Amino acid sequence: MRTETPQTIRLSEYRPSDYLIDRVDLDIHLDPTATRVRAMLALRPNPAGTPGAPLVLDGDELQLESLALDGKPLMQGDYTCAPDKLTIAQPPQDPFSLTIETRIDPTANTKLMGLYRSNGVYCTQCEAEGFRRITYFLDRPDVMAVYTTRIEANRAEAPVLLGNGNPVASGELPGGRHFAVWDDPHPKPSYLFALVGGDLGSVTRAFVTMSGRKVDLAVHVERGKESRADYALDALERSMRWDEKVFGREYDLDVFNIVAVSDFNMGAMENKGLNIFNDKYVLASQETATDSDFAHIEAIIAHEYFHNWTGNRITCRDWFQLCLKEGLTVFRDQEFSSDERSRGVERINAVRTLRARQFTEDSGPLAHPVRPREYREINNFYTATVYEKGAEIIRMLKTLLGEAAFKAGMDLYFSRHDNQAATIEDFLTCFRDASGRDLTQFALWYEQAGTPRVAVSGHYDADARRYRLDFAQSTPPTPGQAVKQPVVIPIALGLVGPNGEDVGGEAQGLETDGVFALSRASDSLTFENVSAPPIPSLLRGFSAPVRLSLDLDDAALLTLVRHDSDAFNRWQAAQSVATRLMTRPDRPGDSRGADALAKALDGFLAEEAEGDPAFAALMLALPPETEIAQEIGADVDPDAIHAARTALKIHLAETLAPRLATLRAQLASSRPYSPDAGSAGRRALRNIALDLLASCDPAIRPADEAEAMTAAQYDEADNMTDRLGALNVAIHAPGIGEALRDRLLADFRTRFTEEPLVLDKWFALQASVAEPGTLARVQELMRDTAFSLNNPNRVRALIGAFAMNNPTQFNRADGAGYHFVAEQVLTLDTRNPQLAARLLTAFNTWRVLEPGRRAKARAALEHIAARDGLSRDVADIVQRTLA
Ligand code: 0A1
Ligand code: ZN
Repeated sequence: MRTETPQTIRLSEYRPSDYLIDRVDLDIHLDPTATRVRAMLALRPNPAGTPGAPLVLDGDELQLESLALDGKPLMQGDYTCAPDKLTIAQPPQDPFSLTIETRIDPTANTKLMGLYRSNGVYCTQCEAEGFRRITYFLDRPDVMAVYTTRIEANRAEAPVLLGNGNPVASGELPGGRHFAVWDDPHPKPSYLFALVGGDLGSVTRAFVTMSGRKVDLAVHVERGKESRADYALDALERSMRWDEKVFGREYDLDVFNIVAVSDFNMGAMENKGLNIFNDKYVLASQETATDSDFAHIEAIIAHEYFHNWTGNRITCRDWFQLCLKEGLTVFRDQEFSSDERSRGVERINAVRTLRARQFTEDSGPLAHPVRPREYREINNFYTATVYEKGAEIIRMLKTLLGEAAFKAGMDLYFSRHDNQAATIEDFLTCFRDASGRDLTQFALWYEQAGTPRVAVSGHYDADARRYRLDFAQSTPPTPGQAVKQPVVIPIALGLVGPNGEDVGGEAQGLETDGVFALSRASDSLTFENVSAPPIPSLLRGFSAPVRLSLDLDDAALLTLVRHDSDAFNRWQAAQSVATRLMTRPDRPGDSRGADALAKALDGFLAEEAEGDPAFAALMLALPPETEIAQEIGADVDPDAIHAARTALKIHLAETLAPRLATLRAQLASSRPYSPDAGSAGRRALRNIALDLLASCDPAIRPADEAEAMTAAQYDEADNMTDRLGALNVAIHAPGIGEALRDRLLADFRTRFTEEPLVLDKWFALQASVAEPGTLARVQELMRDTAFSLNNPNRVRALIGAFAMNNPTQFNRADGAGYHFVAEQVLTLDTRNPQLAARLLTAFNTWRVLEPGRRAKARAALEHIAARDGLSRDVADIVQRTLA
């Protein structure tokens, strides 16, 4: 089987469906290898479609058992059927019903799309095009129907049977079987269909909505793990309350079920009334989950819940509009986390993710607009661009319109498009209508790929007491888009005096809240009555997803570190100085730059670390190697970057050591463990302090001291954050010897031998060690009994961490890292193409590498591309990566 170039789907070719489906009645008999699905579909011609058109239903690896139209079996000549398509050439032009019986094998389904089994639990994943693996259907989001689902199963095998909507009936059947019937009154697209059958435990809670309706909430998990679901349940309740309070959105069914499964391709899925989760984002306990796991669980529980309005009640007309639900829902979950935790810290973390994932994507061969114009495999467009940049667009919209108009626009969107499959144009029109603002240019954010660059220079005229900022914007070319238009860039800004004081100044064109909307290719802003040369603080709160270049010297940046009123920009100023030091290191023997940064951080720690430890921990974290690589932009040598970063880290550590040691002691907690953001912040600062202390030259801080601290933290930890923090130091820090490292690694392996999700952390840590032995170690770990190529979490923890989280070893100069990952992609592709394609995106930076590595990476990509019978997922990514 040759790999065929898959068909390209284009937004410009969108046509309404020729037929609509109003009702779906499903009767599903669960069986490990021969599940029977009977679907009764109530169809009618779509007035907006082509009259008399054939009816073409989508399928994927389906086996048809029987087919009847209005109750009468169809004759051979009346239809044609293949595993991927069922066609009725001349269907009735009045409403009619189709009864379709298919037989599927959930145990053999390794793609984890459609109906499959995870640890024996029957579950489904239908977004984007998985429903067609269950029955023949018009599997597109603008075909919305109400569903009833009858599920029948062996009671011993699957005592719990869950579907979308509300439970309406259940009962016993002969032969140890039983059934449950679920009714979902809200019209929905097929991608939101779900069912679960299995032997699961649960935690439950009653919720009373803002209008006084009672909703039964439940989180279902593997039996015995119930206590680890409490945090998720709590996060669900808080999400529901928040959406009522902040967006006025009430839940609309009698029950809300969440199910955690071990084998899942993504994070979680917002199926109506029945969210299905990767168990990594549900299960948490003090002993097994880090603070960052808790934070992710809270955010993803919220994200899926918020989809009930932004995604489910209002869905997408077609998959090009994916950001309509995803960008908006990420924005909503970010706001929720900011309200529940610390806004400044959440914003910094969101920007770190955006830069690491989206900026990288946007500057490489897979760059695409937030609303793509074409795709060959939609699974490959669940990207950082659609999600994270999509969320940034909503944030900019809010910044530009202001709180009140933004809220009015959202309210209008919810009322105008409820129960519809909408487009980005529909969404923006609501904001135009609510605010009276023309959003034509703003809409370019959805159309143009690439990260805009904004260059700014400042000019002070002392005689005139005038200060001018000159702005210029440009967006680099991206695949298929050579020429770019200027976009509207909201730049939140302020002027800071040399000692942090406010230097006054009024400027025309600056909105009252200090936002300048840069919409032309170049523009300037003049401030009058400025008493002294100011330091501009630009892009406060990271008000737009752009790369800013501003000619401020280190001294000015360090003033911002100490005095800016905007937390984000204080952090950014420290990052900018650090990036500069790593890309343009001090000359040998001259460490003035690094000294100045260390001194500023030391002053900051002295005054503020105890008051806001979470923020302090972020201030101490150097920009990641991938970000430095982006800054360099061409002929990148990952080893040189690693060396520069390590050198700066050691330098800072040595200056800050006394203060860090004191802080560690002060922050030690005698209180019982709590995962709240305040406690997590203290742990974060203690852990980064340990990491820095263990990085010091033994002449400054004896190695045995670092070892003793690390061992003590590991052995005495009563929570995973501290234990893993210590293990991380043991494995990475230069000040730790092999003996301790091996003891802790071995201890961790045995201590958590029954805990696959915890062993994922153990796999990931070892895969990210920046040492030449790592590749061999990863290959050895693939033979560990806890590893399996069939489980996406295991694959991402070990192979994914090596490919995405270990720049020096994935990019080994001998090409062995590329070769290894390419082989894994090819192996995985035969079982789970989605997983294989995601792993392959690790190659997205190959073009900016120095020529030697570039050639080796290309060879690995060409090796993949040459394989016959590649999946559409992998073929699409490899072809675009090489193009
Ligand atoms: N809509 C989900 C993401 C998702 C997409 C595709 C999937 O298929 C395997 C699964 C989940 C979300 O945004 O959470
Ligand atoms: Zn989502």
